[in-house]
Amino acid sequence: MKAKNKSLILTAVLLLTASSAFAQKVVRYDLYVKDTLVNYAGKEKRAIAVNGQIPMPTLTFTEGDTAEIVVHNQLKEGTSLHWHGVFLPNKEDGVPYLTQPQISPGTTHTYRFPVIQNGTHWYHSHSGLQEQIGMYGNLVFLKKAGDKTFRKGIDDLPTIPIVLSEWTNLNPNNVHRMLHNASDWSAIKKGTTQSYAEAIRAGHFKTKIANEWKRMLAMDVSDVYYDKILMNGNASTDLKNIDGKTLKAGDKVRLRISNGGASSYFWLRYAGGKITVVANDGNDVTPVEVDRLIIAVSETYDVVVTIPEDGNAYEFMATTEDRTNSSSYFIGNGVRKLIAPLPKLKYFEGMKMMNDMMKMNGDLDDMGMKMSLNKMDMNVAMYPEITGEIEPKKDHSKHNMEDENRYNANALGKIKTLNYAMLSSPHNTELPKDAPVKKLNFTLTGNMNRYVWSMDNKVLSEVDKIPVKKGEVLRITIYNNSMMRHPMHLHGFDFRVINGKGEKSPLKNVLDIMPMETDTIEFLANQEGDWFFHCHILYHMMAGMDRVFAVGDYKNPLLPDKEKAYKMLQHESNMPHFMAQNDFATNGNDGEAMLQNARWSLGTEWRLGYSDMHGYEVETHLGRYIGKMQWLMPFIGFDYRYRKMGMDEQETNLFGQTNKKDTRRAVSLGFMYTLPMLVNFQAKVYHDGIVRLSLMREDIPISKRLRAGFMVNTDKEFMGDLKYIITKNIGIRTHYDSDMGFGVGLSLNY
Ligand SMILES: [Cu+2]
Repeated sequence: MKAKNKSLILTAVLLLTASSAFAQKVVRYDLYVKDTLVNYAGKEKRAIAVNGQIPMPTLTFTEGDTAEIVVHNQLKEGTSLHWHGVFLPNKEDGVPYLTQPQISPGTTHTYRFPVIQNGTHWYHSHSGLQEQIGMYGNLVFLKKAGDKTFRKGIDDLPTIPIVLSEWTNLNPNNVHRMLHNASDWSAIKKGTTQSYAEAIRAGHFKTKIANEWKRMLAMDVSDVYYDKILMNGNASTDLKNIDGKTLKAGDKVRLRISNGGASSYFWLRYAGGKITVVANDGNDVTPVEVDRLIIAVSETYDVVVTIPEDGNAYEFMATTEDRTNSSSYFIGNGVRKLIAPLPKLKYFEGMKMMNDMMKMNGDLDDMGMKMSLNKMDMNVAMYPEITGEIEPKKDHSKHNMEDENRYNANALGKIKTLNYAMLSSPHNTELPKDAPVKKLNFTLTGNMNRYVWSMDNKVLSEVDKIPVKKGEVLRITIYNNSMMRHPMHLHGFDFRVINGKGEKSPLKNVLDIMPMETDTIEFLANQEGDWFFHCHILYHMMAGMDRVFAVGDYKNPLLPDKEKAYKMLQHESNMPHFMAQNDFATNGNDGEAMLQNARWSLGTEWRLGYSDMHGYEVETHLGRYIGKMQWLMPFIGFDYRYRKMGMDEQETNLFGQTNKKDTRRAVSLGFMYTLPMLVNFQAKVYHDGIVRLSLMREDIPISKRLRAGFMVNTDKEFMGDLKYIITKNIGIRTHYDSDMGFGVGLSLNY
């Protein structure tokens, strides 16, 4: 007996040695990052390909391997790769200026880390906006043989990794700039301008007025218009076999789905029946069967679908949350079986809902509903498939049973949608009870009109890293007081989502938080380093909705001067953006140019007449936006104006102050304030004591492409204009100006 025990122990030791020897297995990939031209949507455009392909190649490792990924940067700019959802030493995390320098053009950088987890992950560039133009790819960590968590009937299914993405024919830098400049070109492309004419037609005139009274611009569930949606780089894919095995009736298929989109959420639906969710963010969950789920930016979901008995090719569709675009996999052989497209959103219902939630001071009011975990999707009001078609017929004489049936079929609750409260881990995920707990609260804040995204009303460039002791549990409560949802992502760790499942609370590394929701997450900070915590909507991240947790006192061999590097990171998340417009009209030229970042604005406006009598005028302001909503902007200014006046002519303002000079140079102090109805009030006092008050409003959306504006001031000047938008950069404008009279012209904007 004893001897047998001994030999058992010996075998165990041998096995351990063997498996740790096995763990030394290095799996190496070489990645060549290079500029390329693509044509996804009718135009040849610049993109970035890795090893000649978009998306980047799928990288597969087995838990226990050592990953060695050699990046050859053949671009003309710096690059980086971040391993999304992966536990690794901080210097391998791939965030330029936080965990490493940029990989310089023409150089090579090796990422090397032991793979100590399994699951569906993805990887992407963390440099600038490179992720938008091709730098995303599947990253799969397989369970090792004999893993105790191996699930028969799930982990042994035919499996395919799918990375979702979007494509825009616009340069992403331009997309970012246009977002900051409140350009509504995206809305025009999507047909979601929500103008006064459209509001009146939909019987929502009052809704529109209330919306503008509360100083809101028309909004959508997503900001960017995309030309194409891609799954593994294609708009449509036939999946007839996996690993050489032909798919047939009754087969179950596991899809490892990552959302590599820069800013799009996707609805996932399957024509062949229910979808079984088996993992999320690389962590197994107890299987849940649903009709559909939304995948937030940067989340991953593993789902299982079954090919129905007729064995045909059933559509698995990813539709953008705004429902303007989609992409599909057809799973199986035989006839294509389509799923009905999601009907168009009811935008004015959404506007009404926003009006109800929005307080006059710009805070959201949850009306005591205590929302969390995506359980109550406020946007349901906008979903015709659940709340019925646009307006229910009021004419009861035409009432018929068919309508009634349609409504019943779509009644709330008939469509089972996944939410975070439905996720639970198959394992105990509790954190050590004796670890000290550090509690943090964040409020997600934002300013739609200027596209400033922040936490606690501070952008990254305004805050230091948050110090955390190694071994502390961080318990973070996040409240979303902004009008958009934010997929908050933590680098380097999985966190538990406190969702009522107790010890089986699910593990995630991205949590989508809808407006007005409050959620709590917690994790053990047991890995030293500077870990990024940010909104994963690329354009929100680049606008400053980021924090850094500095765990322990990590010495990063790649970044000898961490302070200087952090300054660069802060700078990158608050880059100045430029806009300019000029109207070339029959009566003169007028326009403006502005350079702005999260807080500062430097702008110049001009009116240039063609004659001495009309003169010219240039006003320059340097101002700083105050408060979360940024309605107030104090400024200093300099005005220059010239106008040839008659012999005894003088200008008198409403206060009786006069000016007799042809040429006037004046320094001013003043402020701008946004009033209800989005009217800007400007007050200015010049160094010579002259005061000027003005009221102005630009871009009143009359119809889809028609905009109106006006200005009146105490110098007895006034202006009114109408502009028809032809393209992103060109419009036709007509205006009447008290100085320059009536004019028609071409309006160009950048
Ligand atoms: Cu965000």
